Amino acid sequence: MATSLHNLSQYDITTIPDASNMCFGIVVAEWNEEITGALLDGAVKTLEKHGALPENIHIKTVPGSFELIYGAHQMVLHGGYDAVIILGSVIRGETPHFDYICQGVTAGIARLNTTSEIPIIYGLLTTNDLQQALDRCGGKYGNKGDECAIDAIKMAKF
Ligand code: RBF
Repeated sequence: MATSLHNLSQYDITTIPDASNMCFGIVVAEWNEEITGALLDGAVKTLEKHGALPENIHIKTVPGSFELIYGAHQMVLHGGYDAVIILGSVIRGETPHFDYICQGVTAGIARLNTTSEIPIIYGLLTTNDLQQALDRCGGKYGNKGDECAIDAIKMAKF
């Protein structure tokens, strides 16, 4: 897990495989769009920085994080991708919905990773408040979208 001492957004560029022949699907949730839009920007910029062609990065939106499971599954079935990235942001509220959504998405994506031919990269921010999310989508803890892009390239090469 990234911390201020281990912030994967600062990585050794020489260790990342070339992504110019790779194709990526990204599913992004519309809930907390300020956060998920920044995650998406980071992911796309980082994929392109490592050689991925814009036409080989396909982005689909879903209403909320819970729908990321369905979106990723459809991309796995129909996309022909080397890896799929999911991006979402769940922020704790007053009711237990936070736990149900986070557990549901985590279990769903974990299951997909064991049943799919390709890796699905988990970019779900699960934070206690908005500031913690902002800190992780381009703030003091980097951008988890960047890190998901690096993970996708590495796992596509796995
Ligand atoms: N989706 C998110 O991506 N982030 C959230 O913080 C979030 N909070 C929700 C809170 C409640 C009470 C409900 C009912 C839904 C929330 N959703 C959130 C939407 C959820 O992921 C999903 O889109 C809907 O439940 C429809 O399946």
